[in-house]
Amino acid sequence: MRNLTFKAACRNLYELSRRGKLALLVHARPDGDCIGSAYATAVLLEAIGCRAHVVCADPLPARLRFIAENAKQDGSITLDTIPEEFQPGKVTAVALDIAASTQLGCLEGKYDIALSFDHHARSTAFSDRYLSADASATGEIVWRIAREWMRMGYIDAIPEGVAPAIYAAISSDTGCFRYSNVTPATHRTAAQLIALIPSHADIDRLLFETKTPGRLAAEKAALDLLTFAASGKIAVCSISLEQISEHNLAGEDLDALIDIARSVAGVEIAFSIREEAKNHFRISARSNSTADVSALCAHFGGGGHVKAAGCTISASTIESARELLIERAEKLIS
Ligand SMILES: [Mn+2]
Repeated sequence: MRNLTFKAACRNLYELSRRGKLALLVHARPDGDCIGSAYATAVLLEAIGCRAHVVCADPLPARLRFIAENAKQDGSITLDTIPEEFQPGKVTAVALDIAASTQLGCLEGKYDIALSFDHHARSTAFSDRYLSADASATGEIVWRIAREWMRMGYIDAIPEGVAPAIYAAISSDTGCFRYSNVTPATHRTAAQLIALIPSHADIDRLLFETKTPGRLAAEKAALDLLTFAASGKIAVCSISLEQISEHNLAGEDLDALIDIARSVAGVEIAFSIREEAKNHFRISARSNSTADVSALCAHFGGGGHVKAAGCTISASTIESARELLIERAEKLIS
């Protein structure tokens, strides 16, 4: 395993493309950053004659489908829907936006991963070569690669379809340029991208101002499920399997739980707890303060960013999972 310099990573991706095809692996429960980064990379690779297919443990969420469509890709990403030639064992893979191999979900260990690009502070190496760069989003890294490929003469121009996908990736991971991971470099990158895309406002509207009926139902449920601890500095939104089916909620709509929990004034640390299977609970954690929720989640075998992280907890009841989290979180609040 080798941490590459940026230029070496650009060269390495180009060399891998000479194999004629590559699978682009993204993390389970895909978000706008991994999807935008992967489709931008797919368009870049196709521009130099390399076939590429995005592969994920979970299907493309409906709200992110426009990213695939903008990149003129069909949006099929799970193993049962991708072409035979991109199945495990038949193709080399490049991983994007993955901090730990467990984030691959059911794809973990299936592909030969030659290279990975990531921007997570607590990245762990799991591929032969990797580039872990300081960036707001993996999309920002892919954009740097595209520009470096131009300088190196691998491409003459930025292929159509790259800029909208990268804009969606960065806007998604920065909460529409509102989060603390935004730097002057993020805005300079955005300026370059906005000059190249027909309507960044449409992308932001689809990412941030469009709600499905299912999302609205999840927000309604979240308001009822919200509880507090530590004098309102910790907010927890927990939902059981029974409640998920009672309210007829789908996976991606359930992000409403953490978003509602973190939005309450005075909350320093927010959690959502979803029962995934008996005794198994999936946790999302957010920090509105200096508290490091990636360290908190690492304690339970998970990871992520300082302000946004996740893990899975085994506990006898949803209430005991909640207690475990609160006990750790109380040590981090001011
Ligand atoms: Mn990301």
